[in-house]
Amino acid sequence: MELDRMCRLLKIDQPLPGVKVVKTSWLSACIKQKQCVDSTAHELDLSPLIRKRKQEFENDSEKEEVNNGASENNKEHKPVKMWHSYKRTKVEEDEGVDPDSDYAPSDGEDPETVQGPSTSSTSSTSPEKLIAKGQWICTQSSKNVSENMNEHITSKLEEMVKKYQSTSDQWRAFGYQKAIQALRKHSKPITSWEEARGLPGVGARLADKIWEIAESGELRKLNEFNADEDIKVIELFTNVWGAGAHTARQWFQQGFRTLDDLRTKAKLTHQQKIGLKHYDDILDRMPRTEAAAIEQVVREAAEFLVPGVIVQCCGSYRRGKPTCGDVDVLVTHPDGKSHKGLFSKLLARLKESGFLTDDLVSAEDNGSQKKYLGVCRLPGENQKHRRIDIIVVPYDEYACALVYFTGSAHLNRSLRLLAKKSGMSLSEHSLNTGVIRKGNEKVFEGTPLPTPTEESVFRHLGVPYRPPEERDH
Ligand code: DCP
Ligand code: CA
Repeated sequence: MELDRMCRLLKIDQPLPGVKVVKTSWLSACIKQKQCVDSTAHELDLSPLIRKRKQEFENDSEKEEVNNGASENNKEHKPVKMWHSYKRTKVEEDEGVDPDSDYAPSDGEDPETVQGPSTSSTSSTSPEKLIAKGQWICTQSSKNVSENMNEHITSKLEEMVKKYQSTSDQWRAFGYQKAIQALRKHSKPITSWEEARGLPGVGARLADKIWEIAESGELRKLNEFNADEDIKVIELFTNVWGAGAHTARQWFQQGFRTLDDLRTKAKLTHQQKIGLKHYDDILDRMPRTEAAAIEQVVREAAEFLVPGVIVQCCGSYRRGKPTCGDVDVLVTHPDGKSHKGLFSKLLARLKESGFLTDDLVSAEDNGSQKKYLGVCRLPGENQKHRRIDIIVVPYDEYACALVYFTGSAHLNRSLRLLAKKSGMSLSEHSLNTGVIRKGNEKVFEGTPLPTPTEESVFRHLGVPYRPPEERDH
């Protein structure tokens, strides 16, 4: 049977994670032998279909960016296997439906936008020409993004995305996200089913859902999900740092229903133990004043070790958000050499003082950059435990690292795609020019451009410079 046809018959969009599909010969064999026989020899190979869906997914994303200037809007959706894969709940490998799962890590390209056919034909296009041709997220200030006239609808659809993500239904989650983007850009509230159906990426079934919310303010499917105790448990488990949808489901299948069950009965990794120990604190977003105080503790320790060091809190803090999920601290030294050896000394000092309380990833090497992921707590009574990343980089990589760790993730994807289409390559290390690609593969890495400042990175890409507060896409 054609795999596409199988999906149509089963009324599913893609093979279900962890579900094997067998030929009827398996059933015959079982009946013949009067027992449940091993299915291996009878299983259908679903990998071509998974690959095909993945390709459709990538093509969709790329089209979306070029045509509409919009791509993924929800960073949590992307289980990207780069070194930032060590984000909350994304440590473990999820199964084959993960659209990014088999891309090589940390070359700085967004797997979402890496496309199949050779891009060498586009490599000579200047970024200016590309920008003139389409709308690019990275050329716009996030402050100019118009008000969402369909917030009442998108908020419910966002909840659906979370449900589908926690049940590993990435494709459905992706479909909902595309609809959310279209609704956000729609200049007026939806007033009919036809209007919803006319939005890019919205089919009849999604239009039903949108119209149901527009008319009644409710979505039955979401209410069903919310009332579903099993899904609640899986969501609870997915929020353990170091556990993803796959582990959450396994724990559920093993009969666990509460965090205490996990604490007492489940086999946990070191990271999951820490995740459980600080479950509520890690989920809680901190006020930006607290992120500033955390940055200051790191700055004082680093300055004590190497005077003149630069310590900069990036991420949502630098973009001026009122609350932060974690603290991303970037450390470098302007003399270009004193950052060497600082990483371990800094961590030792911060541990000694009791500031760093738990390690999640003690040291991750990424080329010449080093990254620590852990948990910290400010001195004093009633302080919560907070997630902290400390990244030490050489000064000549500082500007690219600053752009990368300031984000947003959405802006980064747009910048990387623009770089790629212009024959360049942007990563947290450098902006390279003259990159040669054959399909997804880089056959020549290109040459790093001089990037002494963030402004220079934007300038090389032909993108107007935006201060961090205008990068909150
Ligand atoms: N980043 C990225 N792609 C990802 C994850 C992260 O480009 N998939 C970059 C951009 C982010 C930065 O790293 O802004 C920090 O990542 P965080 O997950 O800490 O995101 P934020 O700081 O933006 O948000 P939060 O307040 O939730 O921590
Ligand atoms: Ca952050």
